[in-house]
Order: sequence, then structure tokens, then C-alpha cells
Amino acid sequence: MSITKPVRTLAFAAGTAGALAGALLAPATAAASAQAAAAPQTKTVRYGPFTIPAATSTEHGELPNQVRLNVEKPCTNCYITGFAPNLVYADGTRANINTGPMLHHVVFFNSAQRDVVCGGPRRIMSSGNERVKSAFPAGYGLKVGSGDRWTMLYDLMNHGHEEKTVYIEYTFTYERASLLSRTRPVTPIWMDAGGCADSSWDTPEGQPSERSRTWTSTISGNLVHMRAHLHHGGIDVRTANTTTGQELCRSAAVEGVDPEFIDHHGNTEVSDMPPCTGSPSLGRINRGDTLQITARYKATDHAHHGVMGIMTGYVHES
Ligand SMILES: [Cu+2]
Repeated sequence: MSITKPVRTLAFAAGTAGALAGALLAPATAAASAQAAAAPQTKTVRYGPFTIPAATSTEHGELPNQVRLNVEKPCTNCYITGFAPNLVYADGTRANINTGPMLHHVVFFNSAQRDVVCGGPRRIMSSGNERVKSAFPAGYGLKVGSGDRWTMLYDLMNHGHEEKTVYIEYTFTYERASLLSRTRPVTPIWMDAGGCADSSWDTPEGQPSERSRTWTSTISGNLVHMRAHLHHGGIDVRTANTTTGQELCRSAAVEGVDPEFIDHHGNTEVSDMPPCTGSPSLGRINRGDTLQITARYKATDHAHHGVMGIMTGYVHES
């Protein structure tokens, strides 16, 4: 990470002063407690409840682009090593379009850090209805500092004809940070075929379509994980380093297989977008390299409005 705020560094040092003193006095015990601190932990955080209006005969019900400030983080002074997004009912069962609700999108921003690609608050993770799980390769994590503030942007839809009350749920795996942590931090890079101003565009009817966007990297490091998002009708999305000629990740959409992702009209939504994970790396990125994202959509007999093509990469800067 390029910027470390002095305040956060002090808070971090104060929190681990005990462990450091222990290391000086009794190395074996301190090593054991550092190991215990680094042991993987799991926490499920629920956001909500949210009540989505019923669909009418012509329109889906929707809670369009709502913002919640300062939402719960699973931990502080820790590394998130993986996360699994979900949309659930109060009893914990999955809420999906077969019963109405759709997680159109959820995006988490950290307002304490600047987004590497577009500026503004840093986009650290997101999900569409496909709810893809992410796990970083062993030894890497998304650092959560004590000064971090998370904002959640969400958009929920309902294909059903009665209102539904749901929760956005994230199950995180994480490790506590300490001075002895060997976990390497990752920096998110948000590649978006729609660009920075608006992630969405419309596909034409009757012909396949493709949209690309490039970004000149401002950071150097190893890309260790990449996750993707497309809408209904998407074929695949990929990111390449056009400076080195290397394809970094390609993720193809799975749609219409799992019955949970088919609504009562027979309409399907994307059910999986397999992520890419590379250890030690999916590829090296150097400052000044050109990264290109390309999203492809199928030809259909009608235009698709507001489609997206997004890949979020996680880079260990070095
Ligand atoms: Cu989307």
C-alpha cells in the first residue's frame, strides 16, 4: 500500500506492543501467540433487513442504489483472506430469483483510502447476484486498519409479486494482524469495461457485442486474485496486460443451470463467474503497463439495458 497514515501506524504499534515485549522476553511463547493470532477465523456479518417492494405486471420491484455509511467490518487490524457474499431471508435460507429477490449489486468502499483506478473512496469488494466466493492464495490478505470506514452501496430487486425482506450476508475469513504477521497485503484494482463515470451500458439487439477499456497501471506488483461480474446474456470477461501480452484472467459466465437462478417466468440470471487465483501470481504488473478489460455479450433478440463488465483484481505491491 502506498500510503500509510501515521495515526494508523501508531495505533497498529500500540495494539501489538504487548506481543513485541513478549517476543523479547520469551521468544517461544510469543511465537506461539503470534501463530494463534494468525490462525484463520470466520465471521458472518449481516447487513439489513431490507424490504424490497413487489414486482408489478410490468416492472421488477427495486431498492435502487442505496447507501449505508460506516457499516460493520468483520474485524480491525486484521487481514481478510476470503469472503462469501449471499442474500438471505431472516431464517438464513438463500433468497434468490426462484422466490423473487435478486442481489443486483453490493459494493463496499473504504473511505479512508483512495481508489487506485478511478480515485474517490476505494472500492474493496463487490458482488452481483452470482455471489462468487473469493479466497486469496495462502499468505495474502486485504488489510483492515483501525482507521478504515466502510460504506456499502446496494441495489436489490424482486422478481416476485409480493414484497420480500432480506439481508445481505458476508462470511469472512480473516487473520489478526501483529508485528510478527507474515501476511502480505493486497491492493484492489477495479477494472471496469463501462469506465469510471458509469459502469453500465446497453447491448445492441441481434448481434454479439464486446466492450473494452484500458487503464495504465500506477502500481507495481503481483496480481494474486481476480473476480468478475457480468449480467444476463454475458459470455465472458477478461483482463490482459497488453504491454507484456499476457492474459491475466478470463472468467466465463454460467447461466440457466441452477434452478435457484431461474425466476417464475423462466428468465435466468448468471449463477457463477469462476474467479482466477494464482500463487505466487497470475502475472506481474509494472507501473506504466496497460491493462485492458474486455466484456463480451451474446446476440439476443432484444437489447439488454444497463449491462456491466467488471473485474476486481488484488495486487500485492512490490
Ligand atoms: Cu451489475
